[in-house]
This record gives sequence, structure tokens and C-alpha cells, in this order.
Amino acid sequence: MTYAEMAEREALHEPKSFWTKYVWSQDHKVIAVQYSLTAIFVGLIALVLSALMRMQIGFPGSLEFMNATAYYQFMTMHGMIMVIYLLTALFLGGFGNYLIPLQVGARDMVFPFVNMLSYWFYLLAVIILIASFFVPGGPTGAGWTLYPPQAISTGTPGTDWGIILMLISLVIFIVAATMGGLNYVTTVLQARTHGMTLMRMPLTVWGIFMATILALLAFPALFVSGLMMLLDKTVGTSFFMPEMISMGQPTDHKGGSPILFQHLFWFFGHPEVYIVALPAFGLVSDLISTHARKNIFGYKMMVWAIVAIGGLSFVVWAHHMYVSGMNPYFGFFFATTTLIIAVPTALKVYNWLLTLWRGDIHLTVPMLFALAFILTFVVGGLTGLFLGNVIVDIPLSDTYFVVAHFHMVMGVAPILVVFGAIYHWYPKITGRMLNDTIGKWHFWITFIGTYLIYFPMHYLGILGMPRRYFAYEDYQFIPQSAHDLNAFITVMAIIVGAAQILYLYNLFYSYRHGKPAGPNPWKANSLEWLTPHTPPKHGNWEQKLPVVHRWAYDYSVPGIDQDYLPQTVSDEELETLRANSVGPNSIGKPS
Ligand code: HEM
Ligand SMILES: [Cu+2]
Repeated sequence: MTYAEMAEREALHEPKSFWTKYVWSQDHKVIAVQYSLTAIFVGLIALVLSALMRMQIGFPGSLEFMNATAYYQFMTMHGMIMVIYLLTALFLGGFGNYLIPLQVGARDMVFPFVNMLSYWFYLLAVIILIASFFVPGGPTGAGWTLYPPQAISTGTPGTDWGIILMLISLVIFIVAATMGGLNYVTTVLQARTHGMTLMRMPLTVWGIFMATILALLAFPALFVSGLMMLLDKTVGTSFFMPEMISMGQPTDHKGGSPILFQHLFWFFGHPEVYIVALPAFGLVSDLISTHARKNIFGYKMMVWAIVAIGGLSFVVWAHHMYVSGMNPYFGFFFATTTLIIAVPTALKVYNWLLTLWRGDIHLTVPMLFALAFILTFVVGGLTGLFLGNVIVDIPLSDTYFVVAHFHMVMGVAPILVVFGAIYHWYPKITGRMLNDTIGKWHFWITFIGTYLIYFPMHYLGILGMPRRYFAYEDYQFIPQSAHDLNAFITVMAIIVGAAQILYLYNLFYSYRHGKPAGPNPWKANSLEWLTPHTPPKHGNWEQKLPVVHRWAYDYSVPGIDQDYLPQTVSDEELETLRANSVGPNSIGKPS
């Protein structure tokens, strides 16, 4: 018996009280909202930290509590929170949880209890991370890459409690991500409804599915290196710690390899970029197709590109280590693989453009964000081609060029998708539309603002302005104009940061006062828009699961009046629709 048939015979475990319904919930939709709200909350902390850093860079000395120690602590926490606790948690725990079961036509995840545990472990990881702000010595200031020996040697901020809590928090986060991840993979492979073949799944599911596989394979590298560093720190092992002199004294360590940590870290760290990017690719494909009323161009190519990018992402990691003193042949290998990734990636961009080509483009707020994503991703990706080449990377490494590159490609671009996707799916989650006017203001300020922040940083980087510096005064190679530019960037960063208040206001205001959405406000095809209730109830579907007859991209099909065909429409029903259509689209019947 297939899983779908079983799901139709057996009832789900029904929550009985408020607590089991909303707090200790096993419903993937509630867990998704829990994940998302927690991620957005820590993300706001990271945003505030970035504003504080920018104040120091743009207007040195303007904040009384800011000193070098605080700067490094803020920088480290900002980077780590943004990458792991915001983006990874939001794409997998948030969107993955909400959309996978609905889009494949399942009642829930395959292991709802483990799914619930996943959230509570994630929350625990977040609490431990935030706790490090309040322990003696404060959070670690090792940089988000946590390179030893400096991460655990005296002199770095937060080398006592800070780094220990950071490592423990990461380890717990990985446990959480693994419990969630096993669920997402099993649900996609096992719990798809009747007719939902793999090649009929929306690209959102493909992106999140592949990203989850990457997470399951990449996070263990971080897990072990975190544990090993914890041992180096607490019981004096020497996995990563070489024999060295610290503060004038020889340390107890002997024979460890700091470079080994770098390899383990980036074996995780590079796929991590795609753990964030692949879900963004999937989501944006669905946004573009729906809001341009066109089928996605080259669906199969898109799927295989996602798979290829996922596979290749495991053989490029050392492009983060060109300046670590590696063998030049090694650099040659990694530069080559890095540039090869550009091929499937560029293919995806072409396919998005061809999807838009002669489409009936609706410039809705989700579409604006999706279009902005394509542009931003291309801009960030192009500078990646420069940095992927050893000879170009070496002088640019550790400058603001790198800061600009990775913020464009894995900071701004995925965040734009997050916004677009939330504007798109909020009506399903809450039953109400987000306010359009606020949405457009939010979009334009965020979009233009981020370019004003990050474009000039490329120039600063080429000037040679180093990254991870607390103060830039009194360097002859940094002219006054660069300081002025830094002040400008800071003002823009504050404006963009403040604009997010509009967004938060919209989220909360529309929850009560938004326009009622109806079941399918965007006239989209995928299953989540066809649920019997909006927002969907526990179990998502009634007694029978939906039966799927086609892919999710039948928009503007010739010969019928309505410009979309939900996945549940069968070929016979299509014939009836054809026969009954009278509009300008119809074929066969004179109008
Ligand atoms: C308006 C939004 C943002 C602003 C103004 C901002 C600003 C900054 C600043 C000032 C730094 C420190 C640069 C240095 O001193 O070297 C930094 C580092 C960093 N940011 Fe952002 N950031 C923003 C959003 C993001 C997002 C969304 C991500 C998600 C990927 C992100 C990831 C990072 C990372 C990984 C680092 C490196 C930390 C390190 O060097 O250890 N940032 N950011
Ligand atoms: Cu990389």
C-alpha cells in the first residue's frame, strides 16, 4: 500500500488542548511558523548588530560602548546568526516545513514528533547562542569562521565562555537540522500523493529537498570540527592547536593542524551557501512562473541544474583558502571546479529570463522581489567569478570586495526571496493579504538601499580597505573620500534597517486587518492553493488526498478561458474546459 493510501485510512493524531495545538505542536504548519518567528527574531538582533558595526565604520567613535572587542563580537554574532540561525532555519525549518507537505499533497511530515523536537532543539540552540551575550567575557569574537588557533587562544574576545557556548549551540543546531532534514527528505520521497511524481513536484520542493540533502551531508563536518575544537578548548587535546607561543608563554598544545579546521569548516561552509541558495532558487522559480502566468522554461533542466549545483558544491570548498598557503595545483583544481558551477547556475538564470520572456508579467510585490533577486544574484555571482580565480582572489581576499560579494549573493539575494515568498504565501498561512502599498514601499527602499550599501563596497575593496577592521583612521592608502563613502553607506544601512519596521508592521497589522485572501489569490496551480480550508486545517486535506494529473506550471494554456490549470485537473476535465470556453483564448469554437 502506498503511503498516500495509508494516510487516507488512518487518522492523524489530533491535538486536544491549546498547548498541544500551538505550543507542543506536531503540525508542520505550526512548527513552520514557530521556526520562522524565532528566525526572524534572531535575524533582527543580527540586523541591529550590523547597524552598530556600521556606525563605528561610518562614524568612528560615535557609539560610547563600541571598542575593538565589542566590534569583533558583534561581527561574529552577526555573521553566524545571519547565515545559520536566520537563513538556514528559515528556508529549511520555515519554508520547508510549511510547503513540503502541502505541495506534495501529504497530511503532514512523516515523523511529526521528531519534527516538533527539531524546533525545540533549534530554540535551545538559539537560547544558548543569545546567552553568550550575558556570560563573563561576552560572546566570541573569533569571526564567523571560528578559525583556531585564535578562536580559543587568549587575547581573542570571548575565549572562555563565549566560544564554548557558540560551539555547543552549533552542535545543538545541527542536531535540530538533522531531525528536520530527515523528515523533509523522507516526506518528499515517501509521502507524495497519488500522481505526484518527482518530476511533477514544484521547483520549491526540489530546491528545499536538495538543500536538505546538502545539509545532511555537510553539517556533520561542522559537527565534528565543533566537537573537536571544544575538546581542544576544554580538555587540552590538540586536534587543531599547533605547538605555539601565546602571550609570551608556550601553550600545552602540540601537533594540531589549524588548516585541518579550515578544510572541515569550508567543506561545510561552501555547501552551506547552497543550503541557502537552492531553496531560494526553487521559491523564486515558482514566484516567477505564477506571477508571469507562464510555464517555467526548461523544468527538467532546472531540476537537474539544482542537482548538479548541489553535487558540485562539495568539490569547491578550498576556494575559501587560496591564501592559506596551499599547493598551487590545489588552487588550480578548486578554481576550475568553482568556475564549472557557474554553468548550471547561469543556466538557471537564462531559464528564469526565458520564463519571463513575453509573459503576462504582474508586478505584484512577490514578483518585484523575485525580479530583484535575479538581478542581485547575477551581480553577486559575477564578482564570484573574479574571486574564484586564485590570481584575482589573492589581492582581493579579506577586503571589502569580498564583503560586498558575499552580502550580495548570499545575504541580500536570499533575503529578497524570503520577502517575496512571505508576501506570496502569507495569504495561505493567515487567510489575509499583506498590504500592497506598504509592501511596495518596503520593496523599493530595501532594493535600492541595498545597492547603495553594497555597490560602493566593491570600490572600497579594490582600494584595499581590509575587512574585519575596527578602525580605518590614519591609513595613508585610505583617502578621505573613502571615509565619506563609508559614512554614506552607514546612513543607507540605517535607512534599510529602519525600512524593515514597515515590513514587521505589515506582518502584524495584516494578520488582523488585511484583506481576506480567499483560497487562491494568485490563481496558482500547486496543491497548497487547493486545500479545502484557508488557512489549511490540521491534516491539510479532507478524507481523500488530492490526485495530481499534471505539473504545477500550466499557465496561459491555449484554448481555455482561465489562464491556469491546477495540478488536480485531469485531461478529461481539460477537454470539458476547452469545449466550454468562449473567450479570446478559445480555439475551435467561433466566438
Ligand atoms: C542591511 C543588512 C546588513 C548589513 C548592514 C551588514 C553589515 C555587515 C558588516 C558591517 C559586517 C562586518 C564587516 C567587517 O568588519 O569585516 C558584516 C559581516 C558579515 N555579514 Fe553582514 N550585513 C547585513 C546583512 C547580512 C546578511 C543578510 C547576511 C547573511 C548571509 C550577512 C552575513 C554576514 C557575514 C557572514 C559576515 C562576516 C562576519 C565575519 O567576518 O566573521 N550579513 N555585515
Ligand atoms: Cu564557497
